Amino acid sequence: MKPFTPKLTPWGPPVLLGIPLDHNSSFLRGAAQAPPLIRQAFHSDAWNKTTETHVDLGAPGMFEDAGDLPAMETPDAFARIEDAIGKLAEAGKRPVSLGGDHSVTAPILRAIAKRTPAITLVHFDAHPDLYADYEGNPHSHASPFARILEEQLVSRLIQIGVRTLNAHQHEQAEKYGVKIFEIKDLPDPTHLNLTGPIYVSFDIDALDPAFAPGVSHWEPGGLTTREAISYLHALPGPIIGADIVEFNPVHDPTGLTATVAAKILKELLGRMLAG
Ligand SMILES: [Mn+2]
Repeated sequence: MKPFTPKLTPWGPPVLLGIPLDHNSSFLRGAAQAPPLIRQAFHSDAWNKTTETHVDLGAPGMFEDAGDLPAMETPDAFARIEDAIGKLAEAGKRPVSLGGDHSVTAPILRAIAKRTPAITLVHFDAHPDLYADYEGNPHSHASPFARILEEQLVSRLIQIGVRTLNAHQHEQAEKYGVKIFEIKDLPDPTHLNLTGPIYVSFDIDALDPAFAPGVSHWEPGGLTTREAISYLHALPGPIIGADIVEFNPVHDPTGLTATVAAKILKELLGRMLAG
């Protein structure tokens, strides 16, 4: 009989790191309030801590929590993010960052790419976030993947769930060889043909706002929570790090989106730990 509990990977522990930064948001602030609310939903007594893949995240030593970075409203915020992520990676741990707006992914990957070559970056989002700059801000939450690609921090970028591709971002995608799976052309999760090491960047607005209204940019017609989880479960290992970004509590009066973000976190941790 197949054992209920899957075999754990030999990779270092995932470590949560909250990054309460939203000053690179172009439309609506509020994402800086997200990290403690995702944690609170994650630790809620409303559910148990066993993932759908049968990993008990409540067992001792499964993951760590490094808390939140302080005072992100300063000019050196990106340098401090890079430094904090670098220290975790240096210690053999796998950073799982809780945003914050999407701009944080650039400094995170600067730190991780120094230690891990040939990363495949798997990016879930309604938006390609490939603007050369947005409204004059090269650090905008609409531009992190342009920075990541021009600095050659990853060897491949795959985007899933995009439904806002315009001519400029299409040009950028062609220039950098980005593989975009627009929402209208979603592949079967088991047919992505990816090879590790994988880094996952998950923008909550990849999901349809019917499932996750707590985001700054509502873009109807998105992924179901089920579809997103199926993609996470199908990713090959090792997953060397991840971020969950753009949850905006200002648009989340019922608290449902916090729970959806926590569910994505839960299944992502399960996937990182086994298989
Ligand atoms: Mn987005």
